[in-house]
Amino acid sequence: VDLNGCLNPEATRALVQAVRMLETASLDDKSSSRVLLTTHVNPDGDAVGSTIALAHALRDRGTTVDVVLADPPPVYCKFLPGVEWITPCIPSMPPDLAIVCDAAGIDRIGPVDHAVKVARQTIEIDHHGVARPFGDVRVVDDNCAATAELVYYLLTALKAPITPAIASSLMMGLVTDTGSFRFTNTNTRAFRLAATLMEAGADLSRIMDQVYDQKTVSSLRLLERAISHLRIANSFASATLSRHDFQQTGATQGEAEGVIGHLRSLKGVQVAAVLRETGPAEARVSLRGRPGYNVAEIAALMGGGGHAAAAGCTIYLPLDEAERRLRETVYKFLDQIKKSVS
Ligand SMILES: [Mn+2]
Repeated sequence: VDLNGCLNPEATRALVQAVRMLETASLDDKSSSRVLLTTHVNPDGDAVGSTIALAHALRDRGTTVDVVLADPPPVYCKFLPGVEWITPCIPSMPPDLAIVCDAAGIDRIGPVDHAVKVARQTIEIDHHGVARPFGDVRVVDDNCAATAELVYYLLTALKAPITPAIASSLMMGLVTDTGSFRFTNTNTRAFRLAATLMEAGADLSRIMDQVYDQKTVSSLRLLERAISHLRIANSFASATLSRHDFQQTGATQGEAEGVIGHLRSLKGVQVAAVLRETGPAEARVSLRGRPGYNVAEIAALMGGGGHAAAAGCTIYLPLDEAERRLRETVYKFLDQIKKSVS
């Protein structure tokens, strides 16, 4: 495998092992050899794109795959060919091989963890910085802009043809995880990969249209609610969305996804958070930070995880208390950054 030093040495070694495992999977008696593909709960474009791209490539090689996700894909992914293979149903037979994409821990894949735990072998493909290892083989490199990038290297090493369907799936991951090449994880490799995927037939205009230009009125009404609950202090912007807000606007939890970007884009704001009430004493928190403000550290303090620029956690408190607790944590975090700078 010649990756021109794209990956760290450990990930490169793991990639070679993963290729061997996948080659064996397609050589074995095809009717009995099954590969299970999965990713994290509340999957995003990278999670779905990476998983679907792998599913296409393995099916094209004649391997039987089960694409099992705890939650349905986001609406903007539904046009991707192959998304119809996604099911929440765990197959009755334990898989010979499980491949888990874009998940920093086995606790991130929901009830699908049962199927992964009984698999003969597990491959982990991920680009999260702080991870809780679980795979037999770990193709993990946090210098990759998206898990889709790692999947691309794996498919190239497998000499799998990059079909237009695979190219679009991988492009979906790359575009969404880089915020359309705006986030700090956007590097020269990300642009090279984008060019390669365009050559392979990725439908970029369709992806952009689906991700950015298919907003619902209910999501806009939800944004209105979030703005009415907006609090800004000490360069931290936060907004809460109660279950009442969702009921009144008719918006789904997924439609809250765009809100955080508006908060993060505010002048003078370094850290942004949206808290969604998901239970009487449960709030899901999305965090975004500008360069120099690693929100994965804030999330980790609250039992969550993620990337420097985008992370999340769940706080088991009523919504208002959760916000108060989060503010305390964020202020301490911001104070520490101020001290380290001065
Ligand atoms: Mn990702």
